[in-house]
Amino acid sequence: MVEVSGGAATEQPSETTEIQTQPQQQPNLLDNKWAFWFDNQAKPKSGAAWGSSLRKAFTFDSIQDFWCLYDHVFKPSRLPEKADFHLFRAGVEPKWEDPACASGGKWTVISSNKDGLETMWLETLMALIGEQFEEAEEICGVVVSVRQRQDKIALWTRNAANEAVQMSIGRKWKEILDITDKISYSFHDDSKRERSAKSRYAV
Ligand code: MGP
Repeated sequence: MVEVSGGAATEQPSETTEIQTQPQQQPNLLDNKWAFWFDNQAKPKSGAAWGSSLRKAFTFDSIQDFWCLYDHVFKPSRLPEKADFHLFRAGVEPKWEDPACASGGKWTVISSNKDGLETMWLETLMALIGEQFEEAEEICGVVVSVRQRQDKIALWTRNAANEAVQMSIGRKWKEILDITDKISYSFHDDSKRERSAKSRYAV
């Protein structure tokens, strides 16, 4: 497990001068590579398939790069309405069609205020890159969505049918986010068939 939060405050590059004065600083490598993605569906081209505006933005494998990307770009407060940021394991695309996601599903947390969304997003990012979940390999990635009705964060996992694993991940995520409201888990297969598919698990 990589300690992300402990040294975070001091490692956050707030000024470019910090980077210039420490040219030989070794990167603190993460256990795994991750990629940030971006999707803006605000002005969909007519007839365009879902995913046509989805773009992989950056792949990184160090804590320094994570903070740089997070600080300068990947904060929900920078997202326009109808847009998403994703953090997924490198090599996994944030799509139902990706082999890692095809049999999976997602836990969803709804946020009614922007500050809460910002905090929950950062806590989740740090938990993922720091491999804080016991079943880390089960996790494909996380998506934050800014919507007019309600903002949300969804944690995508691999094996939806494995209830015990999903429940354990759901409980751990709530602990990380320090929330008590119920959260629910839906299968991608159900979402493919029906837009407002019923959730299967709740914790
Ligand atoms: P959504 O974005 O998961 O639901 O899917 P949401 O967030 O409730 O809707 P939004 O309008 O607020 O964004 C919305 C629709 O996008 C689905 O019903 C699908 O038509 C399409 N869609 C979403 N995802 C994640 C996928 C995907 O991975 N693959 C494909 N083919 N379509 C998707």
